[in-house]
Amino acid sequence: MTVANDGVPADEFETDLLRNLAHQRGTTRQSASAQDIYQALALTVRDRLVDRYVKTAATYYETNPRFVYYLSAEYMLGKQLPQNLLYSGLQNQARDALEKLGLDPAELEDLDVEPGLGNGGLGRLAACILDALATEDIPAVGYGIRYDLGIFKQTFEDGAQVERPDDWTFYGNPWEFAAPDDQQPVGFYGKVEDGKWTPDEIVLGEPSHMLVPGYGTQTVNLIRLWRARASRASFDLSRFGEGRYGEAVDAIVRSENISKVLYPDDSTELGRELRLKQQHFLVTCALRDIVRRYRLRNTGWDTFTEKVTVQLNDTHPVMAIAELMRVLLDEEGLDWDRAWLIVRGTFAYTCHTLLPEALETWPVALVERLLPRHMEIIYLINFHFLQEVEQAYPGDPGKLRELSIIQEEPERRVRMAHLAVVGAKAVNGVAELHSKLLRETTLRPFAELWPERFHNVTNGVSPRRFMLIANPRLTGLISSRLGDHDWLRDLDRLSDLERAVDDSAFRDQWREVKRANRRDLARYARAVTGVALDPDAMADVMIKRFHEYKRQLLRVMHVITLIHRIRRGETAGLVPRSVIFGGKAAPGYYAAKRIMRLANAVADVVNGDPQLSAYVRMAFLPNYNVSGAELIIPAADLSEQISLAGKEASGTSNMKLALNGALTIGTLDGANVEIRDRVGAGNFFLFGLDAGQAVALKQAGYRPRSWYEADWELRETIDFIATIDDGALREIADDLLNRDEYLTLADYRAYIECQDEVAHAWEDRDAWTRMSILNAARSGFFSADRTVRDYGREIWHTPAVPEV
Ligand code: 9GP
Repeated sequence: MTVANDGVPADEFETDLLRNLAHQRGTTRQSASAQDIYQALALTVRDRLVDRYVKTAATYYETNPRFVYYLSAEYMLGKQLPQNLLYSGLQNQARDALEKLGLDPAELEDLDVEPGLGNGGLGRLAACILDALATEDIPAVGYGIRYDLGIFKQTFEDGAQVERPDDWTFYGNPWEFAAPDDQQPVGFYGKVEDGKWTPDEIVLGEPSHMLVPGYGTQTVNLIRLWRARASRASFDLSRFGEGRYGEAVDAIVRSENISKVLYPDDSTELGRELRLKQQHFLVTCALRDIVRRYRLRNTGWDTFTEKVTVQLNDTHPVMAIAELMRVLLDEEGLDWDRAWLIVRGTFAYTCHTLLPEALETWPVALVERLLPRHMEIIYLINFHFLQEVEQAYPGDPGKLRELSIIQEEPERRVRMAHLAVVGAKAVNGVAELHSKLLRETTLRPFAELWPERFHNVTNGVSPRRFMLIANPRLTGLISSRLGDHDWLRDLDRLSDLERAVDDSAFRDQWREVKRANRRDLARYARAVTGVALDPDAMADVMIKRFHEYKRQLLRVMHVITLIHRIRRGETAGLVPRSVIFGGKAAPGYYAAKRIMRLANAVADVVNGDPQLSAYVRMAFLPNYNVSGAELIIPAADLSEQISLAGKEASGTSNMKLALNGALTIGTLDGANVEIRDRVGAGNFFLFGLDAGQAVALKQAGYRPRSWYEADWELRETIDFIATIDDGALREIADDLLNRDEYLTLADYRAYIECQDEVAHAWEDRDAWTRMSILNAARSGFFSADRTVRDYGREIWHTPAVPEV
């Protein structure tokens, strides 16, 4: 195995651990709490990684390479302890040392808190990309916000989602290094005179960094997270003296609110302003840091775009385009053309959506008030850009309106995706279909103007996180077959497993691994939900954010259909299933939360009735996060990827699940298309409308009610929804019959028939196992290492810099 092992003997590790316990925690083995030991353990591992980081930094300093700077509002990093133990090669030493001290490693791992600094796929993708960058020895820094409270903790009360704050650093975060002396000032509000901005409010950005080690290499990169701090003078001593304690800290609270929570509720004016403040805060801090780093080895601006490439992860950091222009014009004194050339050579933009409503826009009035100089610069960028448009399409005001960075109706707003495309050297979608649809629909006028600017880089996932850490049993089995662990850095080697498909002993072992993983999952599900899952039943999982377009509702409708069939005694062809849901809904997303309540209500029905639960049990596992994924994915047999075609940009749970041997039931949406192409149509359960058919059906005047009237089983299902509780869920049925934005009724019959095929296939367990192995064997393409290599080749042009 290629994991770099620091060759630390166990007793040396133990000595270091005890030294950290004394020097860093100020305590002794006898009086240390479990938290003390955990922190000392983390510090001991961290120390080893720091040694490597110092060497990486020295190599980078010496070679002065080109860097990738990744700007993202979200990172879902997952637990750090297991990853850092593994990447430092200290697993065995740590285990031996802990055992010698009479401590349980698993108990300590429970104290490691997952930094939930993201929402879902986008944030986890960012973490996978950082992992792959380090693994591929590419010089990189990730920039983000160090939110005090990460994504909320989800619980259910009476089936409804309840959100609780996630104070992830309550006991401190041993993985991070604060750098209060590197604070950067960030301005807001104020006025502009003669192109000079005088902000009214200054907030300080304080960085801390965490280490991002590569796997099987010595490289250690960084992620720098920024936290808002009020200036020292913000505390109002005289008010405090008057007993007006709240008012005394008002200014501090206002400033520090910027990094308080991830995605503050934007249903109010203040909430929207706070979000824009966060975005400006992140990009200002990041750019100042990037320039500072550039200047360590370079002078002037001539080589900036040679040494720096900045990837904007979705529209949240796009204000960086205006901010870098401001720095170059106002602080560095460059002229417009030169500054614009540098900006255009610096940024690349990844778009992660197809939903027009998800492309951010900001009211001009808000930007003008909060960032008056930026608004002026955006107007100027637009002015120059529209001249270019006018040249390309003379006398076509429609084109100007369509392409303009400023939307005029019904309210003047800044279109951040337009700013991104205009200011970036490259734009990419995240799956082939997504990139094609971006070019043909969402960003079509831009793709017509600048076809060469558009790229595809299909997403990928970290095989270390989602195989080695999450699924040690399967990883062990695969390694025993492939002869080593090196495939975890070269995932295409999984294809060698194809030969094992005909080996019946291997198939037995594969099945045994799945069963053991299902047993673990059942134990967990019982502990957190009280639902007893059968480890022999098919684990049928749908894990993702709750969103109407993803159609968790369709999944629930299948269960309702099964309820009716079982009650009628139509059980021929049914197989026992554990239907597992995981996912959060945005706190203000009423329709998604309603679907959750329905899912929980249906779960109560099936779990509470022995006749039904002989065939179907249902567990909605609360607070789905990276750790939850690590538990659910290895156990999964069936991966539900059932969004309406043309709506999901890519999806990444589809990749993680296929890699772990789950078969997909899915539509031709997002990366499902590429998964099916690779694993083979015979190893994938396809159903439903494709993207073109979905659009055509809508254009032809979709009437969901006619689908309801034409299909008695569908009728029965929807009628059940309307009556399942005291009527509160009736709205779901009404909405389906009258609107059905995501064509659930149109795809219902195809989905049910496809689920029947799935059940039939499951009956031949050996044939299923073959398909499962082939799914894993043919999913090597979906490694984030490949994604990073694609970005490197197409967009970044960043050579690897292995440590010398
Ligand atoms: O919805 C997409 C999802 O399909 C994709 O896998 C993920 C990573 O590329 O990004 C999601 N997009 C967002 O979260 C917001 O645009």
